[in-house]
Amino acid sequence: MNEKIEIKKKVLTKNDEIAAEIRRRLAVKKIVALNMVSSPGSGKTSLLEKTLAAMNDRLNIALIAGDVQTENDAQRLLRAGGRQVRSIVTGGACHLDANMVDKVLEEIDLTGVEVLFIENVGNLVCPSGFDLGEDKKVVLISTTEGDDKPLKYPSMFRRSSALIINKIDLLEYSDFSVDRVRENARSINADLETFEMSCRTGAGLDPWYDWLEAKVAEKKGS
Ligand SMILES: Nc1nc2c(ncn2[C@@H]2O[C@H](COP(=O)(O)OP(=O)(O)O)[C@@H](O)[C@H]2O)c(=O)[nH]1
Ligand SMILES: [Mg+2]
Repeated sequence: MNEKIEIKKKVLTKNDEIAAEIRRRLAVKKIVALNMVSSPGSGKTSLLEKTLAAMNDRLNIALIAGDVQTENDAQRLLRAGGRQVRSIVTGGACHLDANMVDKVLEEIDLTGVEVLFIENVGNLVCPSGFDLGEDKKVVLISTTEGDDKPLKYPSMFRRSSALIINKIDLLEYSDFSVDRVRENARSINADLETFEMSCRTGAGLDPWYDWLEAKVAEKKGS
């Protein structure tokens, strides 16, 4: 009996094709690309400011700041010492797409760059479906958002590699439980690496810096 096995090829969307090309280009240059995602206000820009302050001498970092309407975040990153900072103003779109990143990458000199941060538009829904050619998505959640959010926005947590729990300095003012959010997130994605920190006080940031350096070393060895 002949069995016909039908193999359905995934038809790449235009976005996925461009993202794959970005990924290839960044891989050749051994650049770690991180797509930073969260709700508005979780602390993405704050984390990047801290990271620049601590790591700018040790790592060659380029940054893309996506926003719906302003270039405020790019300005903050420049003030924090970012050497190569570009902004993408989506003009209403709730997420970055690979085409936007591709265009702005043309303006960045990637020679010697070790880490490319892409701060996505603040939104836990739309950015999850758009590959930007990154190595990893890093999702932030802050202690004012509620520890049930991984269960409500599973796609984002499923597609992320690391979870940053930010604003732990505010824990005493809320009923947010770090254990519960970690448990909820890991029920969606058991492989998530987690960090707890305060970008205000600086508590808990060292393990993040170590992780970043480890990812750069891994990439160079690849
Ligand atoms: N208390 C406290 N506030 C923080 C912390 N991290 C960021 N913020 C504040 O939260 C607000 C939003 O931060 P921002 O970095 O702009 O978030 P983004 O929208 O995700 O980029 C700002 O007023 C920050 O100063 C933190 O760890 N603790
Ligand atoms: Mg921001």
